Amino acid sequence: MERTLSIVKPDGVKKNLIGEVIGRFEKAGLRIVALRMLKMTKEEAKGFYIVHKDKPFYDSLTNFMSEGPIVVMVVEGDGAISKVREIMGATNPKEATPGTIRADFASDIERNIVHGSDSPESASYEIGYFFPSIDLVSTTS
Ligand code: IDP
Ligand code: MG
Repeated sequence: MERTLSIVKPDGVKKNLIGEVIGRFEKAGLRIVALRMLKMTKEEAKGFYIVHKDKPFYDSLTNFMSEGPIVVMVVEGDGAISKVREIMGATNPKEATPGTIRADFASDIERNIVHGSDSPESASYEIGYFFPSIDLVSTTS
């Protein structure tokens, strides 16, 4: 069993896609084991995306991610990290496989609807950024 962090980004919430995103994860056999809706401050968005601090898009990305409410969730399942990224599609919706969330709904490379951790290390950092371990539901009991 693996866990990953996913986010319905501010554009996804505005476009009323919370259920769509969660539904696609569930249809793929993944389980939601923690869920919150919140609005990040600019500082919180900068901390979340600290790995991108030297990228030219860091300032714009963190403005976008703090512009409105988001839904953050922990998704669990066999190979959850790569499964979520497959369901999301490529970062740039123009390059995303048809039928992926980003191909279907994203407007550009920044406003791309959804986030998913890219490795076990980033999943661990990102889950801990939003959820104390006590909030993670056990699916084995
Ligand atoms: P990922 O979300 O597919 O893992 P990353 O490279 O980790 O993509 O980038 C994090 C986020 O930063 C992207 O989802 C997107 O919102 C934004 N982003 C990535 N590359 C660019 C870019 O070249 N211009 C503007 N925004 C970008
Ligand atoms: Mg990434």
